[in-house]
Amino acid sequence: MEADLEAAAAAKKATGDKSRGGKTKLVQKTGGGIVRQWNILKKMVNEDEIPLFQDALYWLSYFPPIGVDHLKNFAAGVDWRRAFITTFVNPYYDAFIRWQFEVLREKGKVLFGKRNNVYSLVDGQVCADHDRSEGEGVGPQEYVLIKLKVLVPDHGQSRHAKMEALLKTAGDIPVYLVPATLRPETMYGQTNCFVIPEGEYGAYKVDALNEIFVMSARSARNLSCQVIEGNNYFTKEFGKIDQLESFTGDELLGIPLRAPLAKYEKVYTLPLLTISMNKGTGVVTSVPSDAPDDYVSLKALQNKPDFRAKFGITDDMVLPYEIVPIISIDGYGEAAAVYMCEKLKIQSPNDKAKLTQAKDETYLKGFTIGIMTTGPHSGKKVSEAKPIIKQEMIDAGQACLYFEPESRVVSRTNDECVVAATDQVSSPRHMIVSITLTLIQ
Ligand code: ANZ
Repeated sequence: MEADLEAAAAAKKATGDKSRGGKTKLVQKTGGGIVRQWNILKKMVNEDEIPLFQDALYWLSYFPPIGVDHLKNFAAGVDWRRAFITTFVNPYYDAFIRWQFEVLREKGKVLFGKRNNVYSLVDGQVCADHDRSEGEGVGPQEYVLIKLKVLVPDHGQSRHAKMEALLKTAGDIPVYLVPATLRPETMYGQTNCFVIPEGEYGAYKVDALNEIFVMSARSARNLSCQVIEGNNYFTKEFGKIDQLESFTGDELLGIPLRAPLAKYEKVYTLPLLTISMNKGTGVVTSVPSDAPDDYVSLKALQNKPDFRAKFGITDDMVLPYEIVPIISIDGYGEAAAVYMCEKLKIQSPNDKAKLTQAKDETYLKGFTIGIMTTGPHSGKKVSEAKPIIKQEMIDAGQACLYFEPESRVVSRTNDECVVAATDQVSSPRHMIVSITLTLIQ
């Protein structure tokens, strides 16, 4: 039973399910709805005293005695002579902690590095829960960006003029469409790439790699705040990324690509009308064997000549691409998405509710009991193969990590937050003040 729960939790994590059990901190504190710090304080202190809390240090003199009273009421055995406040407020103790960390650092026991935080570029600082008007409790979500190399368009379509020009100016610098995925282990089954025809995309210079990425502006803004590794940011200047060209999704349709690990040497960009431009890069790589959305959309294009003609997609861009089985799931066969779509009789990409059901079940079963049947990790469990394949692709320069907030976060200054790799938080508003107590045994 416990193992089942653990597996379900792991799968939830693996599939990026961010649904949260229970109420958020703020809702618990306020009884729902109320989101102003003033209202929260009003529940704890006299209203005319609230302005005094503008001074961060006032908190330190106000709340600790109350905490002490509560602990005494609990009959906690505490030696109160040894209670003291940490941080720069107490220089004597602070000096001790500094010394301790210097010693650990000299011995190589601690390292100083960057970590990913939800961040506001407008404010120039990490955007913690109380600085948000939307998105309390939301943290960074990791995706893997897969580099699908743009090849020279081969159908003489006039809508590809901008891409042809970009490839010429780029010369040796490779141009990639970069779908974001949570399933790097499925890349053996890619049959095409998807964009949304009316979406807006850009070509962005990624300085540190000397490569060009085609993605949404929103995702490029996130990427420009992140590091490839260590302290090495993707772009020359933090938070700034050069846009070399802009494209509509339509201008990207029918472009040939080389997809890493795929069976097919060349795949094409096709339309997917359900793509959200507010998630990932707005580019999606298609694995019809294991992603129900991809399966029904590819089938619709393959079965309906009118549908593909409407988007200028020619027969050779879709018809030769058969489903590639890559993961075997007991009871679901070699291509779980196909099995689930047939079982639930999903007819069209607009069957939203059934598609969600199919997706949840396929992802969960794939992660918990799926076995790889293709590639060098054939025979391994999906849960084991996933991190290995991810790392192999990163090491081979075929992929890189990308982060964005799990869902929309807006700062109180009305800025849509990004995920940024930053040093430890240093703003005094975010200082962690704790009181160290010595408990009497
Ligand atoms: C390849 C793949 C293979 C995917 C596979 C799934 C299954 P969730 O789980 O909802 O967080 N995706 C990425 N960006 C998208 C967008 N902007 N709009 C619609 N779909 C998008 O979503 C993660 C998965 O949804 C990603 O993983 C991507 O499809 C798709 F067997 O990539 B996947």
